[in-house]
Amino acid sequence: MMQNRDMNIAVLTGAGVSAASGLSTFRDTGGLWEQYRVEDVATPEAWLRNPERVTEFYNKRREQLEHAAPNAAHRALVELESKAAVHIITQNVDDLHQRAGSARVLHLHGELTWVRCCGPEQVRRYWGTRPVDLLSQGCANGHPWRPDVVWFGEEVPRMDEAYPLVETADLLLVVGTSLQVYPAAQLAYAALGRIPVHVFDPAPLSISGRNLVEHHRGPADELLPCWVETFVP
Ligand code: BJW
Repeated sequence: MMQNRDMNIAVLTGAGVSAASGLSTFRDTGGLWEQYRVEDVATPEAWLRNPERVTEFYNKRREQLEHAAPNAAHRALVELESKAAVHIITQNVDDLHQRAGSARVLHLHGELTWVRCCGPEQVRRYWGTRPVDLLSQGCANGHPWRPDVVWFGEEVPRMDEAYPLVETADLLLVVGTSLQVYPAAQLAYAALGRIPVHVFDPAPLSISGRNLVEHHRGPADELLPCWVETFVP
């Protein structure tokens, strides 16, 4: 197999990459934001107002993740590592990229399998997919645990690590994201016009500067494995 370890590929993934694993996306028909109001479950204010409801939302998602497995799109990105240096930047809180075997995965919006304390130290603890009564327990300093995810209105601290990965990449793949949420979406725009951008998504392209983008329109679990197989760095 042809290898070019000097080629850097950045991959920005979103909920669509895990759709074929049975995990709901957010904004598609039947997606999570049709079943829940964002302001009830995915903001710091929701957590302060009704932590039980937020805990229940994330416990259900943990339970779904427990029964989910990586799909052909996750596996294709592992296969890509045999051809180039691959850095995955995922907006997803699931752990399916890691479970598939990807070596370098940066979680922009946190991880469902971790909790962190509400105190200033923000101590993190691995929790796995078992449900948790977050409110009856706390860290050593007595601060309650919360899901280790980034809610609307909260800073996305790992953007500082994500930008250089795109800025030093030779190619960007954008897989299964509506690019509606910022600052994550800015990563795609940072690449536009500088390096080739390939989008794998069944929806029409949302990114402007479309003539600079190659759109592989369809499910990533079907299109990405073929693309990786024929890709020559
Ligand atoms: C398939 C497929 C298949 C289906 N194969 N594809 C106005 C303008 C600009 C910005 C703002 C604004 N007002 C407010 C903001 C900021 C706000 C924001 O972006 N809002 C927009 C919605 C307007 N952003 C924030 O608040 C962020 N923080 C911030 O800006 O901080 C500033 C700050 C600085 C300093 C101090 C303090 C603050 C934080 C954003 C956090 C997002 N969090 C969530 C929840 C995470 C936890 C959880 O999972 O519960 O992250 S929201 C949700 O959206 C989740 C996702 O990661 C994120 C992106 O969604 P994604 O992945 O794109 O999913 P979908 O459903 O949108 O798209 C799925 C795609 O898959 C579709 O395209 C399908 O077609 C496709 N698909 N099947 C391939 N088989």
